[in-house]
Amino acid sequence: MTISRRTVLGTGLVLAAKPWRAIPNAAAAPASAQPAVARASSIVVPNGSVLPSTIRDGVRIFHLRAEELDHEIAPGLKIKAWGYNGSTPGPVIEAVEGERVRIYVTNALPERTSVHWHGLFVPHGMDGVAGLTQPPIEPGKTFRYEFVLDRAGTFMYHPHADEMTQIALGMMGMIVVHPRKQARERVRDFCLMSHEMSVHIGTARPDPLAMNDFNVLTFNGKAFPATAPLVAETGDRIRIRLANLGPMDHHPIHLHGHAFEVVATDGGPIPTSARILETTVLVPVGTTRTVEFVGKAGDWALHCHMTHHAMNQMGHDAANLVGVNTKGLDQRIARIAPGYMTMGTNGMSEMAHMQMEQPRNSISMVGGKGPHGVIDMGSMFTIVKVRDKLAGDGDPGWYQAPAGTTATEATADELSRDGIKVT
Ligand SMILES: [Cu+2]
Repeated sequence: MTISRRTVLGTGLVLAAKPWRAIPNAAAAPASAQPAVARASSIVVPNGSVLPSTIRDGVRIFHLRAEELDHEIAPGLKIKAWGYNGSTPGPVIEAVEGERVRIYVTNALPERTSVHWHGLFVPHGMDGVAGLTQPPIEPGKTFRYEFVLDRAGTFMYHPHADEMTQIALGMMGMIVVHPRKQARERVRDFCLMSHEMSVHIGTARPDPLAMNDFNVLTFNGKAFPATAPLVAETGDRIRIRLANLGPMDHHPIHLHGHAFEVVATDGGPIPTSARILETTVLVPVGTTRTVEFVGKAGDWALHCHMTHHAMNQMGHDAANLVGVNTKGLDQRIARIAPGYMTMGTNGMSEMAHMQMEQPRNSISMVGGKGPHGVIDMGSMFTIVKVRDKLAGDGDPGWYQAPAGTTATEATADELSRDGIKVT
C-alpha cells in the first residue's frame, strides 16, 4: 500500500517517511476511530495554529470566520484586530495536492468581505475578488468556496474587499499544499507570516491609513521578544515558508549561521539548477518565499535586516541627540518636568537596558532577555534554535557554546602577544 500525504491527512495514519513528529495525536487512535476528523499536520506554526478540517465524501472541509478579536503583540501591547477564527494571522490552511477543498467563510465583521486564495489556481468564480468574480459576503452571511488544489506549494489567503482596511487590521493567512509524494528525510517545516502595523502609542486599533512609519512588525502576529523560537535538531532539513501580506514593505529576511536555498515562491518551485546560496531573502509584499537549509547547533538570529523593522513602537519624530552635549540640561528641565532625563546622546541601547516605565498599552522599542544580557532587537526578530538532541518540541532554553568559543574581553597577555595597542 502506498501511503500518500493525502491518506495521512485524511485518516490519521502514521507516515512511512520520517518527518518531524509528523502526525501529532494520530498514532494514539486507530485510523477508523476518527475517519472524518483530520488534525494531522506536519507543519509548525510558531505562535500560530493550523485550521482544523474534516473530510466528507472525499472533500476536505474548512470553516473560516472573519471577525474582530483581541490580540497580544507582546506582553504590554494588546490590539483590537480583525482576523480569522480568533487569530491574526488566521490559522494555516493545510492540505494535499490534488485534494478538493470546500471552505466556508462566515463574515462576522461589521462590513462586507471576501476571501482571495492568493497563488492558487482556482475557477474564476472562486477567485474571491468582491465585485469582479463574486458578490461580497455581507455581514452575517456565509459563503462557500470550492476548488481542487492543483499543485503543491505555499500560498496565502486574504480579503479582496476593502483590502486596505481589512489587511491593515490583520486579515491574512497562509495556505500550505503538500506534494503527494513526500521527501524521505526528516524535515522541520515552519510557517512564518510577516505583517506591519501602525499602532499609535496608547491606542489599540492599528491605523489602516498608515503608509509608512509602521511601528509594530510581526512574525505570525508577534513582535520580539514574544516571537516563539523555531526549534530543530542538528542535521534536520529546515524549511521556512516566509509569507508577506503587509501593506507596504518588503522584508529582507536574514538568517545567521547558515546559507539557504530559496526553493520555491508562490508561483511554484525553483528548479535546482536555478538556486543560489543566500543568507538573506527579500520577501516582497504579496509573495511567499520558501527557504531550506540543514541546521547547525546554536541559537541563530532570524530577522528582517531593515533595522527599523527590528524595532518596536519607536517614535520617529524625536530630535537626534546622538553626540549632543546635554550637560546641565537635565537639572534645568527637571524644574518644570520633575524626573526628566535626557537619553539617546550615546546611542539608543541604554533605552533597552533601563527598565523604563512604558506608556499605557505600549512595548519597549527594543529589548529581550538573552543569556548574555539584553538583546537589542524587537519586532521582526526570532531565533532558530538547533540542538544536537532535543527532549521535546518546546523551547530548549539558551544554547551552551563549547568552552572557549565565545567572544570575551581580550586579556592584556593576548593584546601584547598580538601587538595590539589600545589607545
Ligand atoms: Cu522588514
